[in-house]
Amino acid sequence: MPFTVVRSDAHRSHHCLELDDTELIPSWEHPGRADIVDAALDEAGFPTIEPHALDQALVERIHAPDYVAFLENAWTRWEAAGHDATSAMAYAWPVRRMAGGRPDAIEAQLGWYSFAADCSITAGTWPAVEASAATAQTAADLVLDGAAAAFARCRPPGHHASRDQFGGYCYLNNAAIAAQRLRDGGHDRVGVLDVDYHHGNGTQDIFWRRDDVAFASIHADPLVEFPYFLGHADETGDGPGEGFTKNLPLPHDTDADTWFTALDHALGWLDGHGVTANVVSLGVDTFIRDPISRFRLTADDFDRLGARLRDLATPTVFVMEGGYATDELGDNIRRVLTAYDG
Ligand code: Q9C
Ligand code: ZN
Repeated sequence: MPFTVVRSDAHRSHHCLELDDTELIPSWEHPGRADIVDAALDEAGFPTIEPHALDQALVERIHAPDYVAFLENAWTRWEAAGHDATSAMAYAWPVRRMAGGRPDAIEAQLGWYSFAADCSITAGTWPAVEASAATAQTAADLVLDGAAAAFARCRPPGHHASRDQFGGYCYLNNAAIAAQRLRDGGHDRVGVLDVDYHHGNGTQDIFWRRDDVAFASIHADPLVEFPYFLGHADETGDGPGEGFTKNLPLPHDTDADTWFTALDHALGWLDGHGVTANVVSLGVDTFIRDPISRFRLTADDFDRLGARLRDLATPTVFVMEGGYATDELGDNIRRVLTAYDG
């Protein structure tokens, strides 16, 4: 029996720019991604619902209130400051040995609240971001209501967004919001399995000091791949969260054999931490023909991933993350979900 897909068309208002070499180009993370996934899942017969209104209190258990207010108002402030560019983006960041506090100007706060120049803020960014987070929240509610699984077709993605910084095409951390919803709904320990090609630095940051959410990530080695500054194997959590983060970095050109061995490690680790529900940060940019990534999973491997996750028989919220091979993105997502349905 196909499980429910949660999705919203509000994503269409967000199409940003990214810095690519020395040029600003339309982002690889574009509205067509969601459209092709929606078409593939419609064709496969998945029932679809719209998200319910986003619970502000839930969001503020994951993100700093000043950061949420910043995202909501950034575009208006940018325009009010006299910019006529259609995209707001930082050009300066508080890096090592710049320990001053938060500046006032919108141009400066863009740097305060971000860590990369690969996603801008536009007039339509906040409505899309809000709907994307609401999509994850609603999918978690379906699982709390007894569904074995649900798919949050989020756009923009979320796993790079930390407690108070955006970057990597991500603004609010949809997977973390889903995990918190599962916690608040009665699951004492929730697992987050991040299979996106890139390290889920935002999710790791958010749960770094917590022992109620166990975070496991399989990703390209940050020594050579975005987000570069987090995601090493020796990062295991801190304080009460010590031992509740597991990173499995892999080299460029990793193939299915190596990747699925890492998946088995991650799943065994999550099981050892007693999780009763999982959130899967489902990026399919591990695909061999992904234009910005360098792993070598094939379409069949996404069937294999879905089947492997099904065998866990753990309630699961799938949250869409990356995947930029637009022609094959819909099929790859559909493969994971239909194989999970078994
Ligand atoms: N032009 C996710 O997959 N790459 N984010 C920037 C510079 C950033 C990927 C390339 C990749 C972010 C959710
Ligand atoms: Zn990614």
